[in-house]
Amino acid sequence: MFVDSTLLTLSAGKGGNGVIAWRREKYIPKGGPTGGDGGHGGSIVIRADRQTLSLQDYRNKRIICAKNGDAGSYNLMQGRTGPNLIIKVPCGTLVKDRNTGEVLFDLTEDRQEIIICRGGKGGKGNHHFKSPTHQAPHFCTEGTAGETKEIELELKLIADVGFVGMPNAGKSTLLSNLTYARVKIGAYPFTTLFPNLGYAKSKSQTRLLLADIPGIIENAHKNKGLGYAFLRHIERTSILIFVVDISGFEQRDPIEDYKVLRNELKEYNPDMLEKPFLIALNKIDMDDSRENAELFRKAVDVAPECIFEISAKEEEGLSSLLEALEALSRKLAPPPVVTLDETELSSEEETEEDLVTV
Ligand SMILES: Nc1nc2c(ncn2[C@@H]2O[C@H](COP(=O)(O)OP(=O)(O)OP(=O)(O)O)[C@@H](O)[C@H]2O)c(=O)[nH]1
Ligand SMILES: [Mg+2]
Repeated sequence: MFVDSTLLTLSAGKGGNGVIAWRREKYIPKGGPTGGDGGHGGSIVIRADRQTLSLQDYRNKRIICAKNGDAGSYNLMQGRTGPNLIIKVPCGTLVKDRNTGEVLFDLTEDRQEIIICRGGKGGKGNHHFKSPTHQAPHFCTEGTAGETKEIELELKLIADVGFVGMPNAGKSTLLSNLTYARVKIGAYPFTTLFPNLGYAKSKSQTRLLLADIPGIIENAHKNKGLGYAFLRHIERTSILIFVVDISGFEQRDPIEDYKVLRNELKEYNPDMLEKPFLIALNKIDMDDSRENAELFRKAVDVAPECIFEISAKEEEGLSSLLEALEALSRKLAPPPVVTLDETELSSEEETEEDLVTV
């Protein structure tokens, strides 16, 4: 199941308490205070991860807590620091405050991370409080509580390529043949209810993540069909493919379909029409498809090299479509990945071994 939003309560670990202890050794009477400090509580870190494709892991989790720091001990021994807890989310996850709806962070790059809840500080042992006038302090401090936050994680996928098409146009068939993703295909509208993702089977180095979303129909922006909430998943893709059923089966008019799709995108967010796009005229194996394709090319104002006649089912024309996608994506290559907040983490001298992942 594809989960694209979830509510969580996060609670960082409490700092361990400091302790009261005394040096006890033969022939050393009144050895003085030796109570150690408590360890810091574990913080909670949210990290964007390219391998994670949905928020499914958190579907049944409501509360996530990091471990507490341990209390200090005798002989100035410090308590163990609670390990940080890493929540891995897909790239494109928005972290929102659950109560105000404010977007706190937008994690878009792989390995970008933020410390969402800081762990509590460890308490001080009694040796901290000794002074020339107070040589046997009988007190220590408690560790402080960790931060707690109520958040909502909302996913706006950042695939490289998004498929837009009417129900039954063959989007899922195209995805299943261009990638290794196993998706449901059916000869009825709205077979796909949730977005499907897959990496293109590419012979080159380019790694393209493709997103197939549910079908869009006329007036989807007025909540017809499945509505157009799913368009948010292709809002951030850099390339779109309009998948059009060119067979004209069931009295459909492919040119009209294409215009409706563009209009629905405009209603959702006019910027979507600014994205580079290709058109895949699908089901070219069927009768009348070639003639319809000729008419389509004449009717729309799109460069001929951006229109591909394919049969997703018979795997015809798919390699040239994929090559064109790769060439386009290389042209739009994003800047190198920058990991934010790395400095923040290293300043606390935390290492990868300290981190626990949920
Ligand atoms: N003849 C022919 N049939 C195809 C082709 N591509 C897909 N189909 C058929 O069209 C029907 C719909 O295919 P899907 O891939 O489920 O279409 P979809 O666009 O994902 O549909 P929704 O998920 O409902 O939006 C299935 O019966 C496919 O077998 C093609 O190239 N040629
Ligand atoms: Mg489908």
